[in-house]
Amino acid sequence: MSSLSERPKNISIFPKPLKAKFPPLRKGASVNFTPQQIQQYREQGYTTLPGFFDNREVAAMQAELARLQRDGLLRNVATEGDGKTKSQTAQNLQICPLSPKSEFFRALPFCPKVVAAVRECLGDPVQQQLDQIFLKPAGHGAGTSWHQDNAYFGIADPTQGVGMWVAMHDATVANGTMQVIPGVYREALKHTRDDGSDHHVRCYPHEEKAVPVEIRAGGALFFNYGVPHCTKANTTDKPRAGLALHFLRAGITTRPGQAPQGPILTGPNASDGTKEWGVKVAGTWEQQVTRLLANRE
Ligand SMILES: O=C(O)CCC(=O)C(=O)O
Repeated sequence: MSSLSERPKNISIFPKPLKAKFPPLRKGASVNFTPQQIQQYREQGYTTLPGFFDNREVAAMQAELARLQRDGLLRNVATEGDGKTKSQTAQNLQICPLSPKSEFFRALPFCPKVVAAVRECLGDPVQQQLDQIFLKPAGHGAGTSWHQDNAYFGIADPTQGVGMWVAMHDATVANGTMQVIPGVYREALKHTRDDGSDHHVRCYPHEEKAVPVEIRAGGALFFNYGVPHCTKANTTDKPRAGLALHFLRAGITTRPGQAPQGPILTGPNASDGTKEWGVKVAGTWEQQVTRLLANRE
């Protein structure tokens, strides 16, 4: 199947085999990329799907995030400007990888609308590479500096990988939403260690070209591995979190140490999660959402 980045302009977004293989989406669960979104993805390297996850799903995500926080599983990666000393003021709370710590989030990549969207971006077969959450607490939430994901993953063609960043709260400029630089994803920018983080790298793109992506909770941003992006500080009085899942064409070579950690989701070697988790995970998303909402405090 061709990908968004390759597909000629006037072709149907969902070819027949995709419709045949996956059940129809639940009401409220949008996955259709419009022709404009396809064009934006192809030309600028990113697009958004507002309302990709509905209110119940967002509430369940927030409940699971609260549980992860209560269990002390998020780590402050912001430093005092030396890349080492944990910051006493700024907080960029990260959990990565996420799936091993969360039965709930491990079901999400198998969700049919996620598989369908990622297939649209990459073509078959697709594999989950990594998952994580960044939480920026109220008032002193720190951003994640400019970078291209391919600076970590090191695949030959950055359009063969896609990040799906989901706003777990309404994401605005004031609370440091994601910003992207459109249209420059083919250029591999020079990256150096980020002094504001204990392990990240960063680059210095033409920031005047940055586009902030303001999106309501549940909306998703899709961007290929070459798109320079960052988040900024959260200066508001409410926390803001983003869920980031990364996917790539199964079978392609990554930098050593960056091999995909997640399941192959489509194609002949697709997993239903049994191989990774010892039980079938595919098809359990709705059950997980219901469980989280029932257990909410
Ligand atoms: O949410 C953030 O602070 C950064 C997320 C990010 O850089 C990514 O998803 O690649």
